[in-house]
Amino acid sequence: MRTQVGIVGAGPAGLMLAQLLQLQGIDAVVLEARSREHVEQRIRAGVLEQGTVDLLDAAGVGERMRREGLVHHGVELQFNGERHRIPLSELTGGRTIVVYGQTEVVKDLIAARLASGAPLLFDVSGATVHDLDSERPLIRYEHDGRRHELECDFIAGCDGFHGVCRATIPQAALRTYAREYPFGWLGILAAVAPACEELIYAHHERGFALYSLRSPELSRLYVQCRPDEDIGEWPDERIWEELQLRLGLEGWAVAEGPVLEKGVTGMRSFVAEPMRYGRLYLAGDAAHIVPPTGAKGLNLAIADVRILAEALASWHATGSLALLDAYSETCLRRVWRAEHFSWWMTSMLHRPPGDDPFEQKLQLSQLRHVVSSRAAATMLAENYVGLGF
Ligand code: FAS
Ligand code: PHB
Repeated sequence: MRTQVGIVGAGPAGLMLAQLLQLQGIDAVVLEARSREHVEQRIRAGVLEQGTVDLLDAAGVGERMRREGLVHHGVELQFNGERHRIPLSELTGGRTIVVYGQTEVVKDLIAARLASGAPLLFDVSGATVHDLDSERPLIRYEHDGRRHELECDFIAGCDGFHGVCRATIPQAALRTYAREYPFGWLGILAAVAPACEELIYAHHERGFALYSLRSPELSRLYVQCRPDEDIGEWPDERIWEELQLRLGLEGWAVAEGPVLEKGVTGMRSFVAEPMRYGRLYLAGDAAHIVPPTGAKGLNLAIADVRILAEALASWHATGSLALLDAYSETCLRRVWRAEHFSWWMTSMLHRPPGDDPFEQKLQLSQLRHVVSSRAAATMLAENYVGLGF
């Protein structure tokens, strides 16, 4: 088989790239290791930046997001038993966020891809990438019990942090930057109407907690935990009790209900530079990871493929490789901004290891400054709703 762009991975990055290329008349084949059901059910991000929302609209896949997504104009920061609203839209000239689960974005993109009839293969195994420094890079893989070879003009490595694409790049050609955090998040999805209108990020002496949502009937909540936390030690009752302790206020309580899903996510910051090797371009989690405190992971993945699609469209129209050669540097400016913001939010809100009292004092000082200084609140708001392109 032959195609112009071989895409490894059908997460938000791979699927959005395929959609953008389709609109430009550029052939692509998407190869996904897991089943459609698995990819569509994987519960992950929940907050879409303004830029992501606009791109979904522009790519013709925003209709259900517009109908079912929840437009939010602010978020709450909670500490010392006080709750303070950050008026995101007021501070950023009207930009908003939309609460709409990554699962829903993925379903919409898969539906669009399948409706177009363009190639999207699930349950692909043994994918490997070859001849990356040639003009005809190759993807070899198994599907439906047969071995296949896909000759490409370019390969997009959209296969996430544990994928095969970044791992194929010679070590000497990559510089990586990483930070592991000494905590993780225990997250639950609960069938109960949220008791809050907007997201609440809570700093608490027992540990961080986040009150998020998926719809008027579905709540999404997280508590800081050990990175190796055993979910078996967290019956629903214990989770709700911890959430009440960390988020509850005088006369206000978390709304409890049936827990539909629970799991523990580790936290790391990671960047691989450059985000390309020969004719292989990395996008999304394949190139970078952020702690979810800044709600950036999904949005960074979408931003990468917006830039990659524009660069591939320029090559397709003019033969010029200039934008492709600039891809990594263009993405990394935004990646490092999101890395810093995600690290900053995480450092400010999470119970520090060993309950370091100096660290805790710094955190409370930072939080008080953010909720009392318009300039500081604007910095948070600009980063949270996402920077323009
Ligand atoms: P993805 O990992 O989503 O997709 C990569 C795809 O490639 C997967 O479908 C995988 O099956 C496939 N793949 C891997 N290897 C392959 C191979 N060899 N061959 C073919 N296919 C292969 N972000 C937030 O903003 N907020 C959150 O709350 C949040 N929570 C998260 C919780 C968890 C457990 C994880 C892991 C991530 C979370 N993230 C969150 C980040 C997440 O949303 C990512 O940023 C987002 O999925 C990135 O999208 P992709 O780059 O497409 O990678
Ligand atoms: C979520 O709703 O899953 C969510 C929201 C904001 C975050 C992280 C996760 O910062």
